[in-house]
Amino acid sequence: MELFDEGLHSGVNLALNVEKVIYREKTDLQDLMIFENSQFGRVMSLDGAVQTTEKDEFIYHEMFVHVPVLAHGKVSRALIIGGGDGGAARQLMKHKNIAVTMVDIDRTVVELSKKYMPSVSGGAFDNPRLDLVIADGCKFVRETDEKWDVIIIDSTDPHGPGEVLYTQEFYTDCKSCLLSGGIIITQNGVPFVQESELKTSYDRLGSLFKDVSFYLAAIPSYVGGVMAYGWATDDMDHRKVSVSKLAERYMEADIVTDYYTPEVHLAAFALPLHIQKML
Ligand code: AG3
Repeated sequence: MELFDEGLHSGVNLALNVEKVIYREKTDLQDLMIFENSQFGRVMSLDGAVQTTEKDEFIYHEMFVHVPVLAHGKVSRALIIGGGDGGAARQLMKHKNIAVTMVDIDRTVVELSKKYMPSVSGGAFDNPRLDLVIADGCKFVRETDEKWDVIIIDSTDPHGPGEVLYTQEFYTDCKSCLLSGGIIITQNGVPFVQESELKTSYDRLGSLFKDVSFYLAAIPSYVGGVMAYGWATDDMDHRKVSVSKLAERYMEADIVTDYYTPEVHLAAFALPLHIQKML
């Protein structure tokens, strides 16, 4: 049987059985593959790195979305940069009063996810509250006059095409697209194997925002342990929200989740010492 061999981090390889290749294409922008694996269901990889799997995407996307949305409490506009598989969009759509703009550079990812992994976007692309823009996210945030309450940067890792989404310039442009009290969340990799990325983001975001931190979740298909989401806002109160306030908002939002709970939300911000020492 073919093995998918992810050599994303030096010295470690994630090997996944390829039960069946569903789709494989090298587009102008990236090398994309969708295959079937007995543990993870369908798996989408870009440039040899696992992006999304049917079985564990809920963890990644619920924590990406419900943490900032419920911490903020009054989100009416959200922007996703990347996220072409539609997973973050699906979670945002659960909040009935949120309008979403999603900017992805590669239409192919959107189309293939819809076709071969439909549960990931779960109809989000057909929802009139979603405005899908196929464009370069960097250029988009530099040029738009619009503003959002939450910006979710659902990018690939900082190698190749995704690298620009980790620069000081990009974060500065994102900040100018935030409404007052707004929050930016980033995909910040797995600290154990991507320590320097964590530190770099911390410094870059730290020079722009009053409150910069990370929160954690273990995504089984991302090798190396827990992954970190970057958190950046000028509103110091969002991170101090109480568990009872979160529980109230969660009930009011009337959403169904499989990973997120208000308790998990707050606990995710507790950083183990070795991660604190990386900053
Ligand atoms: N964004 C995160 C990709 C991280 C890949 N890293 C890894 N395999 N360790 C994926 C997009 C999901 N919506």
